[in-house]
Amino acid sequence: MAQATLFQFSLCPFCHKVKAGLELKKIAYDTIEVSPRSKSELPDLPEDAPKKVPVFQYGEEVLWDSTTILKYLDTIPGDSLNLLPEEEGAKAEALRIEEWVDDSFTQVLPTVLYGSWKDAWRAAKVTAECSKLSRTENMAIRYGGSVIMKQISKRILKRHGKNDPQSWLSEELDVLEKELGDKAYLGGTAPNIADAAAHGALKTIEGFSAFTTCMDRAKVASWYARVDEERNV
Ligand SMILES: N[C@@H](CCC(=O)N[C@@H](CS)C(=O)NCC(=O)O)C(=O)O
Repeated sequence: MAQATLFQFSLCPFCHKVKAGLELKKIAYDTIEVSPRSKSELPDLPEDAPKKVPVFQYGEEVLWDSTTILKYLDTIPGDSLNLLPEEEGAKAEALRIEEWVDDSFTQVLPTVLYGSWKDAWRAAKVTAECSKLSRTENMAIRYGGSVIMKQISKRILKRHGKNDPQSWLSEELDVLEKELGDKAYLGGTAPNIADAAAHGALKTIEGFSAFTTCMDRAKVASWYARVDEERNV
């Protein structure tokens, strides 16, 4: 098996989504933390590729965009679990839920993560600690970072026509519960690309107060624990 490397930000839900896929498929990988400003750690990318994380390198192959990467993982020899179901109807359903995670569920997270001063400071601290910054840069991100993050939160809320991060999160959790229905996983009896996306998104906020809000929903909490177990076996 070729070497698999994920170029990431530690607090990026799209990177956590890829990690979930790699772990569900039992593909061993290394991570490289990318500096948010210079992104100098990224491998060479074609001109038209966005300079964003996640970027995934497998041997000589370099891929970007979390959905593209997750689809690619099914071509790597590993666990028999397929992230993309083979049957057309099931595949369309999995991709529909995955798209909802990217376009809605993931969008609310920065607003609840950075929405309160306590969490904003903590989020900035995590970023600073995970990014191998100098002492001065570290201080700047801890104090300036939380202000910037608070502004980002306000901008996202406005773009989505929302006022309150907590009630928006609650709406999205209602959708997640509805999508789960009586199933063990979003994918039914086994996790698929939709589970990787949603679990990865929530993994990003583990340890923050918003994560506790999510785990207060019994159905979400038991699904989350099941996927955790699948990732860790
Ligand atoms: N559609 C992309 C989104 C990736 C993305 O937005 N990454 C953010 C981090 S969460 C990023 O790298 N932002 C840096 C920038 O835009 O300069 C995916 O699914 O991979």
